[in-house]
Amino acid sequence: PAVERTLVLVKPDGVRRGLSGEVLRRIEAKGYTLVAVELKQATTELLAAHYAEHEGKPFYQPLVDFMLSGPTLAVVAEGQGVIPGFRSLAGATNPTEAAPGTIRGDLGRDWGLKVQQNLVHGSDSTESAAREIGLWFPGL
Ligand code: YYY
Ligand code: MG
Repeated sequence: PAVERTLVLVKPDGVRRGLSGEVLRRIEAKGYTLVAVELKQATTELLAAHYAEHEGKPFYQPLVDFMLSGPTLAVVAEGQGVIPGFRSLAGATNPTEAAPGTIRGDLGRDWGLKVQQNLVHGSDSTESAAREIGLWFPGL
């Protein structure tokens, strides 16, 4: 696989629960390199751009409200195949279905809310990674 960069977010639930270090540890333990790490309070404008593909879906507004509920740790990680590789580390979107050994499988649970508070985000393609890195780290 090619050397590439992905955008990882430790979402507000992960930051609140003190799991930022655990997520960074797993990224580094896998052998990926941290390129940028910054704690940020997301804005409505940033989230509208970040989650544009989900606009109009039933979980969209709960998702944006959740993402506004506290700071997010934004991370750019680099390595061979890091885009699919981090998605594997994160596990399935629904923490109940996520396999043990994954971030969401080991550390997440289904809170019975309108939106999955599933601890992390990871870009899903080279196009999304470039777009999302540009949104969260305009200088990079
Ligand atoms: O890429 P990933 O985060 O695994 O899922 P997406 O389908 O891109 O959805 C983004 C975000 O929206 C997801 O992490 C939680 C929330 N969500 C949800 O709460 N319920 C769904 N059925 C789908 C997505
Ligand atoms: Mg996604």
